Amino acid sequence: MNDIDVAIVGLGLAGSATAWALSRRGRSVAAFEAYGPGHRRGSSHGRARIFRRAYLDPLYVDLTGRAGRLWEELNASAGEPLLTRTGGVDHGPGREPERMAALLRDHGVAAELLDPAEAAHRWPGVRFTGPVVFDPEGGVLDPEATMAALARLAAEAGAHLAYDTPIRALEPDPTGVLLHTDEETWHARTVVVAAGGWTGPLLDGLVPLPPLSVTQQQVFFFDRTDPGPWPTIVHGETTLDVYALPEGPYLKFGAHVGGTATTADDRDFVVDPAARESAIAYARTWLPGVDPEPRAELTCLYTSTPDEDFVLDRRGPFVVCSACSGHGAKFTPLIGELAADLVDGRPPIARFALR
Ligand code: PYC
Repeated sequence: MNDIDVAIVGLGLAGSATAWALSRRGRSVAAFEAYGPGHRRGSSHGRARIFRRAYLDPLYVDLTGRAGRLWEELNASAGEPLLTRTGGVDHGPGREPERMAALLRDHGVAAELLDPAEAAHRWPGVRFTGPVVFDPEGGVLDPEATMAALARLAAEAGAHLAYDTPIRALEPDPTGVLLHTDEETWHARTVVVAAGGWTGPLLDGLVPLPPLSVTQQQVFFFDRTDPGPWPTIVHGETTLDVYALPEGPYLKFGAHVGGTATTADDRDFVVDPAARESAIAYARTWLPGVDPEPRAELTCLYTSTPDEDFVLDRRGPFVVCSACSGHGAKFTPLIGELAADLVDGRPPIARFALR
């Protein structure tokens, strides 16, 4: 039987970052992913996610600062720009632009508060009707390139990475956990479960988790007709309703709210026609710089807690590193470090603790 310090279940963004963080701390690491690299069944696929400092919650503004510094280090280690700064805009009353601008400035972000005419002049592809916050640190990260780079760095630091290798069962024993694959059994002193929508089923009966809702979300890709510049966009008439970001020649667009309840294994991958109609209507009203007929569309998975805080904590030999509630990608390198800290016996961030 193979014996290691730490096993990681799931090689999406969180698991890949954890593999690199732990292996460069000198741990013996084996990581298991049920599907192939960059697969589209979870929450980490595709070429673009938003990085932003722009939260209305001081905890996340602080954490995005830490994550941003780690992205710069990761860009350097990977030798490629995994996070590209485009700047980001937040608008709509739900984003509370005046309060957000003040909060960002308090945290050292050179945020600007613009009136709608100034904003429309700078970003003619977007319609604004009220004040706009510009976050100059905002940008776009590339999940597939990031996972590939993290896997390469982790392997170079000695990690064993196994794709297409589902873990069929986790079985605690007196010195850690047995991990059963179809072919063999591994023993690890600690197991990090970074399995997104599969976290609940994997830890069922082993670790009590908060209620986790797994939803299928839809994303659409519009052709950009305005040459730009294009920032990342978060628009909230009520809270964080919709988001958009440049991805290659397209503007990727999605609704943060209103996914369809599902499970990680039973989803249909079919885009909801009503969501497509809403996306088209949104683009017609708010995105004058795109062709409102989507060029492409796909589904993805959110695993969310009721308050959208993450779950990053330890119970016995299990570290739970999951439930990023649709806004975790930007924290990738920080999540790896925080999970590695939990393996090393450090306490969790209080808001992310299991109760
Ligand atoms: O984290 O910025 C984000 C985001 C927007 C919509 C989904 N996630």
